[in-house]
Amino acid sequence: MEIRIMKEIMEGNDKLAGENRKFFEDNNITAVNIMASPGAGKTSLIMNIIGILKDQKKISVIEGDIASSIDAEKIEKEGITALQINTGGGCHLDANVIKLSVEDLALQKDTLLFIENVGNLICPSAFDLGETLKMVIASVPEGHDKPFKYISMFEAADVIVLSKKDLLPYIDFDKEAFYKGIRAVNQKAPVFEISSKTGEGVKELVDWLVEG
Ligand SMILES: Nc1nc2c(ncn2[C@@H]2O[C@H](COP(=O)(O)OP(=O)(O)O)[C@@H](O)[C@H]2O)c(=O)[nH]1
Ligand SMILES: [Mg+2]
Repeated sequence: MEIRIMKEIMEGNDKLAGENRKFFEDNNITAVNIMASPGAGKTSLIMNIIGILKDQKKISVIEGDIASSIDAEKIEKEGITALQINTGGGCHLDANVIKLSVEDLALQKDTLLFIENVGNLICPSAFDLGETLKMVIASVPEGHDKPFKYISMFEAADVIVLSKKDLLPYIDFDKEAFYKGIRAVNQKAPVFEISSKTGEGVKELVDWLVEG
């Protein structure tokens, strides 16, 4: 019996991630890997960003979900090309799936590519996709303790978003503790506080994405 060990699988993934990274760099594509819990507001934030940027930037979206095409349909209603990936139970996207998706999308130069990863705060952080940036979203209703519990996710982030800011008055969310948890594992990533419901903070994040 042949046993595949995790190290071999990860090496295979890293090789393909390297190819993706080169493709993105060669074509000036900014690929943003968005990771968060289910329901944290990934799709809502992508739609808000599309609303601000669609007249000035080429945007494409890869939607990763265990099942359904609900998110890709929402994005396509905004007039943006979206490719839905169903992992059929898999808890993350990997570099191979991104490579195939990028070929299917026939991405043009200078595109801003959002990759909505499968909703969970564990597996996606272990798989390099070759992305330009890892964005981690934590929403107010999830509670301020998440950075203390899902360390590798917050450690891996290049940018962190606190979403559903409009719910702060209704939920016991200790912002000071949240930032303490982040800074214990990640001193560099900027943190943007946003609401996709009111639009607050989204413009600042968009400016950072475009200029950064
Ligand atoms: N109050 C509030 N609700 C939000 C916000 N962003 C998303 N939601 C709601 O949260 C739910 C999950 O959002 P969605 O974007 O689908 O999350 P995803 O599963 O991470 O893609 C939906 O009912 C959204 O309307 C926000 O900023 N404020
Ligand atoms: Mg979604």
